[in-house]
Amino acid sequence: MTDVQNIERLRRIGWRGEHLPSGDLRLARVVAQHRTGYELHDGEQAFSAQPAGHFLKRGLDPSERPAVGDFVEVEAGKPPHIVRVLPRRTVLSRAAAGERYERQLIAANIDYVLVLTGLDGDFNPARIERYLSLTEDSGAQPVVLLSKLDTRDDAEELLAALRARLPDGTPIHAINGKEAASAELLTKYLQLGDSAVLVGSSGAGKSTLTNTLLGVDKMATNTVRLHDSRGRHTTTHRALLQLPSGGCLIDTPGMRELKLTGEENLDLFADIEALAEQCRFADCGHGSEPGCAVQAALDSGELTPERWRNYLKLRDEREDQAATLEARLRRQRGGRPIDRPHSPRGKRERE
Ligand SMILES: Nc1nc2c(ncn2[C@@H]2O[C@H](COP(=O)(O)OP(=O)(O)OP(=O)(O)O)[C@@H](O)[C@H]2O)c(=O)[nH]1
Ligand SMILES: [Mg+2]
Ligand SMILES: [Zn+2]
Repeated sequence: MTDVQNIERLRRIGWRGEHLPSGDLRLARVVAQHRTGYELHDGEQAFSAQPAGHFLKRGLDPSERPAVGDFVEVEAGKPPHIVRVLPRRTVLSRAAAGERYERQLIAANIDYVLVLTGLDGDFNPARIERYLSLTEDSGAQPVVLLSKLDTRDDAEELLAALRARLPDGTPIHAINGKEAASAELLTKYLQLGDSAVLVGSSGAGKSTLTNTLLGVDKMATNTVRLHDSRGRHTTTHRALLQLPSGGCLIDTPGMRELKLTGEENLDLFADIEALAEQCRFADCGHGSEPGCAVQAALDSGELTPERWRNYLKLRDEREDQAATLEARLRRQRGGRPIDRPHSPRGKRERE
């Protein structure tokens, strides 16, 4: 096959490059990861593969292992082996649950992060902000999706409140994920070469929407609990699927915990950080200090108490995580000071 033919074939699995890496290894994309190995696709066919030995070394940063969405080089054999992960264009990650600081990859090489929330009991603007904070460092563009539009009459009000709260220019769409005609507007994010990942809590309707966009019921779905709209953690593995519109979509399991990694910028709250810069005292605690711009904005209603609290919560969490990350990196480098690649902006820098 010529390079052009190869690139055309790889486009179907989201290859964006104009060139292929040199060498004669087979190029494929990770579409799923199981306990027993990886499922790959080369644009023409799916096949199973094992990670090469060096990926299994103890102490290896988990983010260096192949993850769903990665383009990998594969050595032929029975079974084939993944020998190299190509540099990632974008990557969405979170801090893994639990005490130990570990970054967990959600998806690699994605163009859009579709943050899905149900317009039922799942609806929670603070959680949407948390998801948006996580996407900030990913390199991918966030799109806020609200599902279950068909279940409520006051959706317009919720949408207006959310629009006012999120930064201008954040795309927000409300849809009925069960209806192809309603989900159709999302195909603009899912054209040939595009990759998107769907994230949101269990029961939000990620797999339902995936099936609708696919045109077939491939992913299992399940009803939510009536009293609190919670899902039942039906999807247990991330899966990358090729859609009829030409793009690739990664369905993910609903996340129980969404910890920041410490590398977020919290650009989402740039307006609040700008406000805080206007306080009379540089070290203003935004309590009862005279000349506090934050208190003034809270008094005038320009800033809602809920959003202020959510900002503080995320900021403190980011600071904690950043400190843990820094300590860990320092330990790894034998105590030498480190240059963190993404130093969080905002309050830290003024200190
Ligand atoms: N009425 C209505 N129901 C929906 C919509 N989207 C999803 N549902 C229902 O919500 C329930 C949960 O949907 P799933 O697609 O399984 O949710 P999920 O986000 O994949 O959940 P996990 O796999 O557990 O993370 C199912 O009963 C769906 O039929 C929608 O737009 N409208
Ligand atoms: Mg699901
Ligand atoms: Zn202040």
